[in-house]
Amino acid sequence: MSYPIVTGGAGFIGSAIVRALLAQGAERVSVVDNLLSGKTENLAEIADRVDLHRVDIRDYNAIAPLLAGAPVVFHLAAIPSVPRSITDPVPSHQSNIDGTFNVMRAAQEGGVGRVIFASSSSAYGDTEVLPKVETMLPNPKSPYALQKVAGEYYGSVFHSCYGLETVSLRYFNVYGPRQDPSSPYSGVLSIFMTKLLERTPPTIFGDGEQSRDFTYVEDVAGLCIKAWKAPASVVSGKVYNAGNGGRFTLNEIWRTLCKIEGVDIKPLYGPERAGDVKHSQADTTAAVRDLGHAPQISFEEGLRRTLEWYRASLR
Ligand code: UD2
Repeated sequence: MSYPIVTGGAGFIGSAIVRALLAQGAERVSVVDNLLSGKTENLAEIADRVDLHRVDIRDYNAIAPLLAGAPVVFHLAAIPSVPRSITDPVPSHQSNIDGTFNVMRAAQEGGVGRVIFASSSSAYGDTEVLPKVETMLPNPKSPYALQKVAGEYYGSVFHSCYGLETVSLRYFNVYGPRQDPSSPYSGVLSIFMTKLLERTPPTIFGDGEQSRDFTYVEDVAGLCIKAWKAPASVVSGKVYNAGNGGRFTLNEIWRTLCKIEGVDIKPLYGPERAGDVKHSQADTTAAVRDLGHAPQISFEEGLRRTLEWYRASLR
């Protein structure tokens, strides 16, 4: 008996997909994770229904037998972060390009039903036009962005050359409970939340007028499962935006968070970060049409839920 597989399933987004699969009726889920950034705590309350395989996607021989025969592989295992890929490009290249190739190859050779690849909105780079639509040419500004574009192209080529069903989803700045705030490469909202609860100012890189389409983690997890179920003739080999369609600047978000908490803390400002994209906003037309994308959580609601989670976890 073979179950859905989530690579990177002990991570922040991966574990949300595991929970969504179980909630939607999967009997068990297999997780492939090297636990470098993933954590077993992220799977704690569902551990009895998860088979955790502590292996690295860079090791083809280790992952191939695990993937063989699976109905679906959600491929999230990666070294994320734009700035980390600039300061330390070798590991991110090896995980994000070589590792992704290994997953696609193992899926194709092992007869996997479909691969859903976690790509990134960073693929677009800076564009004149907003929102960003899938028909725009990719314009990566960092090794990380390029690596995600390469993964998408591998997905399309494994589909056209070998008939593997693949769908790439460009995640737009995912946030929510369980996002680890402890590294300098952590997502900005996890950093903002913890700074706010500690009553210390965050450092904003640049003028704070950069904007992002922040997408709640459960909405992304739901979309991933829809991408698995959508008709192959429509979606296979394709790339879709996985965003909300809105955008907020960092200055606005810090002000909103301070308002929710009833405090007034002025942020610090530092130099703009290398490889940073200025504005990011998804055109969701194709995802709504082909995948039935229907995000449920407004940004304000998502901020409140996430803040409550950090408050409880800091206690
Ligand atoms: C990129 C991708 C995103 C996802 C993510 C994975 C874009 C537009 N988005 O997110 O889709 O793939 O990579 O890591 O490329 N910042 C601060 N202070 C801090 C931390 C961050 O000002 O303490 C700024 C940062 O300079 C950037 C914004 O916040 O302008 C968001 O940064 P991030 O690291 O949360 O995510 P980002 O946009 O690099």
